Amino acid sequence: MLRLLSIAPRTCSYRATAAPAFNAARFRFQSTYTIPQTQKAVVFETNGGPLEYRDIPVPKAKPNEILVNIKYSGVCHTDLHAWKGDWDLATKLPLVGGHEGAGVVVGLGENVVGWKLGDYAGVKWLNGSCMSCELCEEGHESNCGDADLSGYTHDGTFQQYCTADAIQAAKIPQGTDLAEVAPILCAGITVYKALKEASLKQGQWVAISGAGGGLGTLAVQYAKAMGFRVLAIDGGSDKGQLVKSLGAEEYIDFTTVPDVPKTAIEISGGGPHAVINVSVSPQAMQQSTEFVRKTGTVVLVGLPAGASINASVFETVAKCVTIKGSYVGNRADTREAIDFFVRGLVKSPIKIAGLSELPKIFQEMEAGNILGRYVVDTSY
Ligand code: 8ID
Ligand code: ZN
Ligand code: ZN
Repeated sequence: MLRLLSIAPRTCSYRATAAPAFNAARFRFQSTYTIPQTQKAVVFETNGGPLEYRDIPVPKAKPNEILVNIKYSGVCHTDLHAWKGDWDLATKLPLVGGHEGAGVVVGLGENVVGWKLGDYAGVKWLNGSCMSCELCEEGHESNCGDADLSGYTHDGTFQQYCTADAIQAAKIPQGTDLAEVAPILCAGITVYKALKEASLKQGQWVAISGAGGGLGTLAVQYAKAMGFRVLAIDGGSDKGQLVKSLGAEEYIDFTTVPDVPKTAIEISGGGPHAVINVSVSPQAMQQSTEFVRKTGTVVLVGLPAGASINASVFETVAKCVTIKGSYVGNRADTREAIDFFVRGLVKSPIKIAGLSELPKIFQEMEAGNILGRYVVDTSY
């Protein structure tokens, strides 16, 4: 059951590159940290059960892990799926969700190399894989059969201290705003990889379906930075305004435009060369197979529970359309996606709330009311 809370975001408008919300210098040169025995976390015991903001023990880092003092965590729609348990993949229970965490390394397992106390680290969805199967060997670590997932099979970032595999944890340069970088650790990596999967050329049209949400607002910006023309699709004039301010050239409001496929084809002069589907709407995904340009690519990213799409074989063959899935990204995608952010090519459209306000954020997300991304501050 969701508890009703009124969210009092610390910032009401979207932050661009504001000053870090906490004193970054405090963390920089510290060589030891006092780790408390207990910490605040949001925990659920059963899928769909109460989301409890309470004290739990601080986890201990295994030999291959770092302990990260999470300062901020993005709230991804996947966290809502995990809480509801609506996918055909079991979560661990009880579970601390969250997989867009940014914080400071405060503990090192005995086998860890390449990290030191005080480093900034990102905790992302893929928290470990076997590293020796064919998929891992070829850089498809997220498809590994032994993948460990933060906030799903491994307690995640909706807590103040989180363990993370030292190989998969993301390096974040010192001085980076930890609130703003947080959404890059899932949303950013995922859409950047999906755009690469779309095999677009500079100057071609890409439609982002679900453009006003967490993944979508970043997809619009990565697409622009990569040299593509963006046709954004979502619902409502506020989302339209936001995506246009982030670089979308055109916007289709699916709540008012009667024929989305026809309009998409008209605007892009024959259909977008690729469609990145980051909505949670099976209908929108279905439509994208109809309006994608001949020889174009439909990339499925959003994961509506139990959904399938039904593509016409004749149309798919005659138009030479590619329909493919894209699932987060590997370590190289992570490094590159963070680099775009650090260089200022993409900004995080975030609102900050307290970790204790997560139930209300889930409620707003379910209703499709969130513009961009909520990031929770683990200190309240
Ligand atoms: O690796 C992956 N494939 C991956 C990684 C991360 C997230 C997949 N995901 C999945 C999530 O599990 C979720 O199913 O991507 C989906 C979107 O995640 P999100 O961006 O975190 O969700 P959001 O912020 O709620 O945004 C969804 C947007 O879709 C719009 C909503 O208005 C919202 O802005 N939308 C909907 I729902 N129906 C639409 C429609 N018919 C639509 N936009 C256009 N047309
Ligand atoms: Zn995610
Ligand atoms: Zn593997």
